[in-house]
Amino acid sequence: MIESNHILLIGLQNSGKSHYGAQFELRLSLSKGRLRKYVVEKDATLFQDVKERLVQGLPAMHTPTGTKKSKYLSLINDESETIDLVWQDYAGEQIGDIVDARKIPEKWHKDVTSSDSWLLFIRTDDIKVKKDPINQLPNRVSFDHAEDSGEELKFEYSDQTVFVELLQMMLFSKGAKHNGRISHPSLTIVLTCWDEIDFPSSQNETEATRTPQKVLHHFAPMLHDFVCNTWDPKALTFLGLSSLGMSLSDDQPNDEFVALGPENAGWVVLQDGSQSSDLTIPVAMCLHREA
Ligand SMILES: Nc1nc2c(ncn2[C@@H]2O[C@H](COP(=O)(O)OP(=O)(O)OP(=O)(O)O)[C@@H](O)[C@H]2O)c(=O)[nH]1
Ligand SMILES: [Mg+2]
Repeated sequence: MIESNHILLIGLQNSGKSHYGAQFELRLSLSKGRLRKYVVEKDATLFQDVKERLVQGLPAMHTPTGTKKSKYLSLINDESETIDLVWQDYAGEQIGDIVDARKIPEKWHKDVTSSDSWLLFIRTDDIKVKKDPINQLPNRVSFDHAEDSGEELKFEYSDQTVFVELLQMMLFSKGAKHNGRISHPSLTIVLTCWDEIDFPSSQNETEATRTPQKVLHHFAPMLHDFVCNTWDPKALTFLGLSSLGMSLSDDQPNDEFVALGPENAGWVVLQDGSQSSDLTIPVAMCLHREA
């Protein structure tokens, strides 16, 4: 029995948590991946709405504000080890609220302190403002002018800062030590919706050499450096994920997706840039640190 089993999936609104949750469960049911169901749970309501939409070739809706539900999955891995996994779904704005309020509310505190692994979902589309506040000095210079003129001052925080601040708050809550690199909890950064990423063009880069770590470094260099300087390399993993393998329209069922079947759609990009259709890998890797 693996003892380390509380994986906390962290993701802002629209980062792909619910679609991954549904696809992860479908893959578990197929029993072809690294993780399989050991006991089929009675409560199948979590992600049911997402699965129902996917079989029609449609995406699911945003998880309603305030939702935070969890369930237990009894799993078994390739080494015949059984794992009781806490698995949950929630509305992502709760994570944004934590950063805005600079406070981890009671209902999240236990998840943060009792988790052994953090699975951080990042959609590169959400990293639009790359510059940190210092590099926005021209904005600051116009501050006096804005005050005089009555214009509203616009000051955008770098989107990377949100993730750095969030991780720092979580480490503080967890009581993680400052001396030495962090090995517990482990951190897996998952770049979601990989199929829609507008990759940087480079002559030497091929799909096979485009690793998730390089892609994170391109889109969020400050966040990349922060996690590399904070975590023990053995406890830090970078993955890519396309839970659906394609974009689905909200109102036009996708026949190609229906014919393929959601249980066959999607892939994971491993640390070396290779792909696997086994969507249980991100969770399996959190349980076992080797790829
Ligand atoms: N292209 C593409 N789109 C995806 C993929 N996975 C999810 N999406 C889309 O991304 C959007 C957000 O996905 P969700 O799984 O609902 O995101 P979430 O993190 O649960 O969002 P909240 O419920 O708002 O917290 C949906 O419109 C999905 O259709 C993928 O692999 N590829
Ligand atoms: Mg959701």
